[in-house]
Amino acid sequence: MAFELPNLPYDYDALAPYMSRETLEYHHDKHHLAYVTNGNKLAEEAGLSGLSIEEVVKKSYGTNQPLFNNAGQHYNHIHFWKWMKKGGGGTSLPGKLDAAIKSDLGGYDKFRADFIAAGTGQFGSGWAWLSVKNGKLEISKTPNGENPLVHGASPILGVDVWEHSYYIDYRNARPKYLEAFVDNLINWDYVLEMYEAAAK
Ligand code: MN3
Repeated sequence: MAFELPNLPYDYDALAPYMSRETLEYHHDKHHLAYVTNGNKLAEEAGLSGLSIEEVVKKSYGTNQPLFNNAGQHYNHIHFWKWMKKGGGGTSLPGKLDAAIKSDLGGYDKFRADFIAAGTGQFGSGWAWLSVKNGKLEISKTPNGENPLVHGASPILGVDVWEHSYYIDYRNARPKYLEAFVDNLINWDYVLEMYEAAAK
C-alpha cells in the first residue's frame, strides 16, 4: 500500500516551548512529506509498493539504499510524532515499563542518562532508541534513517537527532533538546503500547 503522510496527533502549537510550531511545520510538512513522496516513487520502481512499511524497510536494507533511506525515515517519523505529547515526559511511567526499565536497564535515572548519551553520541544525523530485543529492553543509536527493525529488535521509543529536529529551537545544543524530549515530551502511553505489541 502506498505510504501516506499521517496528520500530527496534536496541534502544531501543542509541544511548545519544547518543540515549536515552526519546527513541526518544517519537520512534518516538508521533511516527512518528502520521505513519503520519494519512498512511494522508489517503492514502485522496486516493485515493492504492495508491502507494509515494515516489510519495505526490512527488504530494502542493504539492497536498495535510496528506498531504505526514505522508507526507514517514513517508519521512524510515523512513530516519532506519536512518541511525543503535550505534558509528556517525567518519571511517572506505566508500571509495566517502569519495572522493565528497572530490571533490564538499571532504573529510570540510568535509562535517562544512557538514552541521552546515545543521542548525544550519534555522530551526525541519526536516532537514539529504546527497543525490545530477545525479550529485554536495550538502548542503541543508529545513523541516518536506520532503525532497530533491521537489527532484529522492536523499537518502542526513538528520538530524531537530525539537526532538522532541533536546530530551530535549540541551535547546536543537542543535549538540551534530548533532555527536553525525555523530561517534557515522551508519550509513555504510546511507548507502553509498542512494548506490549513487541512482547507478543
Ligand atoms: Mn526527522
